[in-house]
Amino acid sequence: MNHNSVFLRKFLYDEGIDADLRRLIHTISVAGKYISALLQAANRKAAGTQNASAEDQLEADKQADIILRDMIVALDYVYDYASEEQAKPVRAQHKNPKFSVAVDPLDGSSLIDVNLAVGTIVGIYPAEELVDNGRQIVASLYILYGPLTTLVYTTGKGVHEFVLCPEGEFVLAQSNIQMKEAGKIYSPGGLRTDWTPAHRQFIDDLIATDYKLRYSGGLVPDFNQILMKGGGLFSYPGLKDTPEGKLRLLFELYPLAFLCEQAGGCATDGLQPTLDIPLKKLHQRAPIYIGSRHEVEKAKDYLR
Ligand code: FDP
Ligand code: ZN
Repeated sequence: MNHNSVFLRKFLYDEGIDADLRRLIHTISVAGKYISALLQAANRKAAGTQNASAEDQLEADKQADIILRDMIVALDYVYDYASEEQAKPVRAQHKNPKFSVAVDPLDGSSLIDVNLAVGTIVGIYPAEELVDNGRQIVASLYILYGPLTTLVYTTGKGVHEFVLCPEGEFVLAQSNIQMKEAGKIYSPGGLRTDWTPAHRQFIDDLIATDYKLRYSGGLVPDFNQILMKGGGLFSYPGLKDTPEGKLRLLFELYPLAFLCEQAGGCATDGLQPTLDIPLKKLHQRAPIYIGSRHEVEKAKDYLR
């Protein structure tokens, strides 16, 4: 931090957005600091329970969820707090609700025991139980817990990155991040033996055109790498036995798709833009191809 550092709070204020939205994003950033501290406490214990998608939970998954829930629900204009860790949303019971918030509290938590990077993903929506689709999203952000803790957000006015400095403030690292037309890396989720022939041909095409494999198994760091390197493609396709893929629309895909579009990239399930996919249920999954335009268009050609 130095005398030129721009604090997240100040940057949000200068963006001229709704004061309640500003406070909400700032509150989530504070929750992110607590989660970052939680992870530094070497918190690797299994909870012995499963989340709404029947995935094993760690103590850290549950604690991150509680931190976010308690801090978000305490804002008196929040309607629903929905979490990937819980089957149903928590309704806040405030008089004049303005926003609903959907979070993946600790994405990639299966990587905690091997000390790889993990993240928190947040989508901010109008005060409704279930939006019709991702176009209703108001703002989205992720927090990446790596060697540095970073926060990347958009309110529909560009994509901005902040770094948590030792003094405890998120300070501006880059504003208006833009991806190029094409990149050089690819992150292919799912087991190759479970891929469909069309998806396999698409990935083989990327390999044949000298794309470099970059896959950590954590959606947030894998997507962040593509964004920060200026392009490339992350995919988690529909698999032979699970055509809807693995990743969840409301908690993971709408927020990242909104960020990606704001950075000049795009996201699709192969047939339609991710943000246009209708949401029928809270924990709905969808295939995802997300990154710079060239690769996403190529994916669409193979999947059509
Ligand atoms: P995880 O199960 O560790 O939470 O959200 C699910 C996720 O991780 C993403 O972070 C990641 O992109 C994906 O699953 C990885 O899945 P595979 O292990 O099937 O590659
Ligand atoms: Zn996740």
